[in-house]
Amino acid sequence: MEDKEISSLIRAEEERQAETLMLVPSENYTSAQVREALGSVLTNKYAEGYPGKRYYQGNEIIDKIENLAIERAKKLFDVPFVNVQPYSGSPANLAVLGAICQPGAKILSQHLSMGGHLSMGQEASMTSKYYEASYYGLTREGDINWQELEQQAKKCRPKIIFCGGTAFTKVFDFARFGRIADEAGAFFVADIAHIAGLVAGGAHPSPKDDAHVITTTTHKTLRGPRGAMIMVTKKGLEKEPELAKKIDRAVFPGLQGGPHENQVAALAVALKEANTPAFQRYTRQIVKNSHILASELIRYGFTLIGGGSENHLIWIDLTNKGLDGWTAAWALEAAGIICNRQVIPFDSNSPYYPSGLRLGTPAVTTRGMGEREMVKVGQLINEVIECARKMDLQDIGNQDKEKDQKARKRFKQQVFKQPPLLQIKIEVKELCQKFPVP
Ligand code: DSN
Repeated sequence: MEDKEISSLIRAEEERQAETLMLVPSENYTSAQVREALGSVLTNKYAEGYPGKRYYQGNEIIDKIENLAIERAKKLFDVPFVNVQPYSGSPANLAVLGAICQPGAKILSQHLSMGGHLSMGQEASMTSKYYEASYYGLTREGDINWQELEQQAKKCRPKIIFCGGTAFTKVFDFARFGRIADEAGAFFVADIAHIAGLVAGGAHPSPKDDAHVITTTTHKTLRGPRGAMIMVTKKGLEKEPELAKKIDRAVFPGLQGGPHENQVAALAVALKEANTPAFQRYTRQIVKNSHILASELIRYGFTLIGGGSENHLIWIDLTNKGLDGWTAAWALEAAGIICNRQVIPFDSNSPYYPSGLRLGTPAVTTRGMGEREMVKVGQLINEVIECARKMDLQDIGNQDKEKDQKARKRFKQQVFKQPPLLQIKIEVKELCQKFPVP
C-alpha cells in the first residue's frame, strides 16, 4: 500500500490481534476469503433498491451476488425471507421497528443494564424518543425474569417484544418468549446477534418456529463481515403477510441508501463457510470452551452471572474481588488479554465504570484453542486480577470525581509497567504463537 501511515497501522493491528487473546465475546477472526470480498471492487458500486429493481444501471452482477447471499441465508437459517442489506445491528433493529410500529408504539425489551441492546428502545438510544419502551430484566440468578416479562406484556400490550442483546449466558427459551408475545398479540423479534453462529451451527436452538422476525449482526459467532440481516419466519408471514415487503421498504428507502455490496458479498462467503460440518464442530467447541473457562473462573472464586456459561459468553461480577470492570479490563489488556467491561444486573456503578466484565470464546476457538488452553487462560486471568488487586487502588471509585479520575490516571500509568503482568503478556504471546490466526 502506498499510504505508509495507514499500512503500518494496519500491520500493527494485525500483530496486536495475533499476539493477544481476543476474548471480547462479540469479536472474531474472519477468513481471508471474507476479507477478500470485503476489500474488492464491489465497494465501487451504487445499487439502491433490490435485485431486479435497482435505481442505477450496471447491477447485473451485483444482483447475482445479493441473490446468492439471500439464498444462502434462507437455507442456513431455514427461513422464507431475508434482507441482507442492513449496515449493522442497530439499523437492522431500527428498520424492524419502522416496519412494524407507528411512532409512539409500545415496545418491550430486556433492559440495557440487564444485557439488553441500545437499539431496542433504551433511554440513551434515539429509539426511546420514537417508541414508548418498557423493559424486563434478569433475575439475580441470571435468568430472564419471566414474571416481570409476562406482567409487562399484559400491562402495556406492546407491538413488539424483543429478546436478545449483548449479555446473556444461558440458552434462550424462544418458545416461552413466543407464547408470551402471542398472548399479548405482539410481534416477537429475536435478536440473535451474539448467537447467530451457534444457531447456524446447531449449538443453540433456533428461534425460527417461535419468532416472527429474527435480526442478527453477521460478524460475531457467525464470523462474517460487519453487517446485519433481518429474517422473517413462516410464523411472521402468517401473522402479517406483508411483513417481508414492509421490512424491505423500511431498510430501503426507509432508513438506508445504497447497500454495501462488498459487505453483502463477504456475507455470502461467510454463509457458505457456516454451512459446513467444520463450522458445526467449531460452534460446539465454542460452547465447550466457554463452559470450561467459566468453570475454571468459578474455581478461582469469580462470581459469574448465571452461575456459568451455556453459550459463548461469560459475565463476571467483580464485586467480591474488590475492583471494578474498568480496572480489571485495563489490567487484563496490560497482560495481552482483551475483553470488555460490562454493567451487571442491579449494578450500583455507571456503565462506563461498571462492576463487571464480559468474556467469550468465539475468537480463541477460531484459532483452534481447546479445553487445555481454556484451563490456562482461566489461570492467567486469575493471576492478572490478583496482581491488579495488589496495586494502588485508592480513590478509584471515589464519589469525588476529581479524586477518582486522578486515581484512574495513575492506575493506567502503572498497570503497563507491572512485572507480573509483563510476564503474563509474554506467556500469552507464546500461547498465541502456538495457535496462529487462520
Ligand atoms: N457491541 C455489541 C456487543 O459487543 O455485544 C453489541 O452491539
